[in-house]
Amino acid sequence: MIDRNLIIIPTYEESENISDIIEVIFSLELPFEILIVDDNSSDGTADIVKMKQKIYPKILHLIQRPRKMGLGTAYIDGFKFSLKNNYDYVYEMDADFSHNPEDLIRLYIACKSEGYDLAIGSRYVKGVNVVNWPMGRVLMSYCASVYVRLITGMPIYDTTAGFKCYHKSVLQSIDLDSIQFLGYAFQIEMKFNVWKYGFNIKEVDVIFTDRKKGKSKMSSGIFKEAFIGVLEMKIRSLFKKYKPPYLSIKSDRLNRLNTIDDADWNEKAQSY
Ligand SMILES: Nc1nc2c(ncn2[C@@H]2O[C@H](COP(=O)(O)OP(=O)(O)OP(=O)(O)O)[C@@H](O)[C@H]2O)c(=O)[nH]1
Ligand SMILES: [Mg+2]
Repeated sequence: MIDRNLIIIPTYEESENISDIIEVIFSLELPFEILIVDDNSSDGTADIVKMKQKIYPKILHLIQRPRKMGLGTAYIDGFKFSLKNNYDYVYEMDADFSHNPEDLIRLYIACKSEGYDLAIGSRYVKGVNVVNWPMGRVLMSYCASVYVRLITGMPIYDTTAGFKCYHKSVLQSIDLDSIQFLGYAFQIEMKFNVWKYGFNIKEVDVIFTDRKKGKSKMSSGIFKEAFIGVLEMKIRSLFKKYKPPYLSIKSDRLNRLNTIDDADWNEKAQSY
């Protein structure tokens, strides 16, 4: 059986990128499906997606929300869609080409062939792999990652990364409604939960490139949420019980490794 792969892309005012990112993903060697979660962008992002749905009716999905409600809740809605429709591997990705679509396949290989439950496209495994960000922003992002690592104890270099592949067992295990952060700190909270539940995590080194088109949605409020929020999250975690992944998930992991979907694909995978 061929795996079902869903890439979730939250969008807010991404009309300059959305068409290209959809086309590039659908031109990749793996059969990816895409779910766009748009927060009523005023620049017509959702209209472009609807036009594209006429070309890709079965593999391009759209959730439209009434207003800007934050990246975190967009992903939670996307995860719930993925569970309802039984996708095997679920990806997080930005619309602005900061994440190289080719790397999706490397994330898939880490989960599928190497058996990890979460693969993170990481900027900081081998030094600092960020292109075109001003030095101030690189420093801020790097220091934020170090701060989060120190407070939480998570053995992850790029704790704020938003480029990921989850095996469905992870999303089935975590109580998605308990995730508290609405904005970017959501990325930290998800990793923290995945680690606390005892799942296997791999950081895959990727190169992150600053967006060329469209505007950033970063703001200082996002940093405040993360700075204080991480401390609160750590304290809350001391009073919470994290059940390890169920036995069925462990056997599911073995099954995943033992199934060979497509001999051709296994050969191709060697080149990534
Ligand atoms: N649905 C939804 N998407 C959002 C929201 N905020 C940001 N996004 C999307 O989340 C992704 C990441 O946002 P960016 O603005 O690129 O944030 P960033 O990568 O940290 O900042 P830049 O590097 O400056 O682009 C993009 O696809 C955005 O369109 C939101 O509130 N709702
Ligand atoms: Mg971006």
